[in-house]
Amino acid sequence: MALTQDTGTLINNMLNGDVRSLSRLMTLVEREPDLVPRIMKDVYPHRRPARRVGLSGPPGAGKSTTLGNLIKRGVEAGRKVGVLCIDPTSPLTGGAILGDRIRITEMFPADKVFIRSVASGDSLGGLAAATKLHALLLEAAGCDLVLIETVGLGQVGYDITDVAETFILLVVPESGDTVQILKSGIIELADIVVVNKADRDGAGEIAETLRLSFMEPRHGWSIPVIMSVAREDKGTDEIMDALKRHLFYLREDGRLASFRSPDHDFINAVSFFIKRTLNREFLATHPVFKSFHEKIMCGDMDPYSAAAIAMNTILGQEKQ
Ligand SMILES: Nc1nc2c(ncn2[C@@H]2O[C@H](COP(=O)(O)OP(=O)(O)OP(=O)(O)O)[C@@H](O)[C@H]2O)c(=O)[nH]1
Ligand SMILES: [Mg+2]
Repeated sequence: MALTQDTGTLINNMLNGDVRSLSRLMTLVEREPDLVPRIMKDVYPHRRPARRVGLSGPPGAGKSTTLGNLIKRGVEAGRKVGVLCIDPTSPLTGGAILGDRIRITEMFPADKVFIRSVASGDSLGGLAAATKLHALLLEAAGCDLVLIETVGLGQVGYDITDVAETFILLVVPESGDTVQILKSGIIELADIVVVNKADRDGAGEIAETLRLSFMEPRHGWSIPVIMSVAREDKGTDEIMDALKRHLFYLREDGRLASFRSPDHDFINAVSFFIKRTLNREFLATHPVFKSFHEKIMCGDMDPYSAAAIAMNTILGQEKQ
């Protein structure tokens, strides 16, 4: 297949700064999972872990505007910035993301900022898997700051903290009831909370309520609550400062080394291949799973006990 023969050339070109090759490789890892090992074999050794920051919040909260502000700071600091915009909710909003992409792309030089949108419809191996691979490609291509924007509050389709070292959650006065924000599971994941559109009524109250609820540090980190007016680039310096402090915290804590270690990617890689391999047909025909499959189908065993024993058998952990 011509695609396969091309990967070596694409990788070389990407390593030499060609953004079209980077783009092509991102599409390949998304759509041709069989090529992933071949690509990563040559890409992974070139990866230098970037500062990875995730940004999420409800639709229209100002994520892209905030992203633009952060990109600007990154470029000013001489960084090469990679941006992944992910919309797990609906492929229909792809248009909005594309609009953002064009806007942001026009604001910065192409060799300094690379932006890619990932729509759920495009990705065969799953959105989370594609995002992890994209982040690795960006790092190999020399990006030392990788920003990941996802839409959602509470319903983010995958764990952004698996891809980003620091997770910023954006809320706005219109997000509704603060209690609702606090109840949403995603707040548990936030490392930094930003109340954007602080030029609107109610922002101060929300920030205060959030601050009170974050009084207790989480694993030694006090979650900062920052007010911003992204449209006027207000609050960006405070966000940058919080990012710096969080990086320091992660480093001291040992989490940074753990996050950036190849064995973190190893777990991701193993689960990527397991997910790709597992399906009903595989379970019905695999030498070990087959007998368990028969037992659960005729009601002799429940699926959970069967899965536990089958896995122990395969992984060689059977209790004597
Ligand atoms: N009043 C006010 N408007 C803002 C602020 N920040 C962003 N906006 C406006 O809010 C609208 C949405 O901003 P975006 O940055 O596109 O928001 P988003 O969260 O990326 O939106 P989606 O990607 O569509 O979910 C735009 O019209 C912005 O100009 C702010 O601080 N105050
Ligand atoms: Mg946006």
